[in-house]
Amino acid sequence: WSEMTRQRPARAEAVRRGLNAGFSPALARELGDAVPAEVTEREVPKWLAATLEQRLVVADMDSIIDRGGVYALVGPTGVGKTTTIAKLAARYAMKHGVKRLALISMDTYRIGAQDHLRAYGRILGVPVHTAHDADALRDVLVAIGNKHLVLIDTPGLGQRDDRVAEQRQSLMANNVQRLLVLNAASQAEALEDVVAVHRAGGLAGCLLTKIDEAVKLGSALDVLVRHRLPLHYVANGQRVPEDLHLPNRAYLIHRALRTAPAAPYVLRDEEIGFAAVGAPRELQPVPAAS
Ligand SMILES: Nc1nc2c(ncn2[C@@H]2O[C@H](COP(=O)(O)OP(=O)(O)O)[C@@H](O)[C@H]2O)c(=O)[nH]1
Ligand SMILES: [Mg+2]
Repeated sequence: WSEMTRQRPARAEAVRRGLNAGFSPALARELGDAVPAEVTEREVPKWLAATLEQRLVVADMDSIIDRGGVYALVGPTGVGKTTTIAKLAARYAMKHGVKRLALISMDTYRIGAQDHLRAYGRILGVPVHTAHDADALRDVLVAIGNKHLVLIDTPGLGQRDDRVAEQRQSLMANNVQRLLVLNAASQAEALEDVVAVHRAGGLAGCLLTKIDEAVKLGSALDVLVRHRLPLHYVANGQRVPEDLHLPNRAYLIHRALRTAPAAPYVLRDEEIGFAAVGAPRELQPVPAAS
């Protein structure tokens, strides 16, 4: 590593900045390897920001609201699915009125879970339909007729829950596009796990919530970049509908790279070296015997 720092200081600087911003070692290494020879150490911050901006996939502006479709918001409990549906519904209502908007709740496991969405539906003047399984969903979709935008709220399922596959099948059987809701304040590896489980069958993209609570955006953006998940909206608070925004790539990347780690989390040079080049064999974790 010290050899590399000496020979390719720009590469070392890119890896250091990536890791300190909370990006994964895998992506930090990849970025380090991608630093062109002519980029100097001083130019690295600018190069890094531009490269990450380029690699963060953002969906066409407001395409869900403007193009419409049938979408379900999926993801773990408490990430903000119901609140985000309310925000999207309000955003749609402000732009296009409510006549061609429909809301469906599939959150029928927990007592009172639908009341939350119903309350928002009442405020907007949009009825909230319920469907507990694939057949019921098909019936509701037929009954509501030809709507421009249909938003489906789903129960939060832990990514280890067997019902994730069942839920995916119910939605796919009805040609519902799935949007994954990710809490930006979650642990990096939890986000990775959530994406790994939900991406099967293809996701229409994702929404990033709670960016107001996230100390760093690096982990969330890292997952989006590595999985090339198109980002549709970001949410930065509880207020409906104000706290929903179109993603601004430059802002998100700037915020991710700007945040200095808290003292206990600052990596030392030799630690950055391990991440960058891979730990020596004797320090690598022993693979689990299974
Ligand atoms: N700080 C913050 N809180 C949010 C955001 N989005 C949702 N919440 C809150 O997170 C909690 C769970 O939201 P909810 O929509 O019920 O999550 P669900 O279980 O995925 O449906 C509620 O208290 C919301 O007000 C956000 O962007 N920022
Ligand atoms: Mg909910």
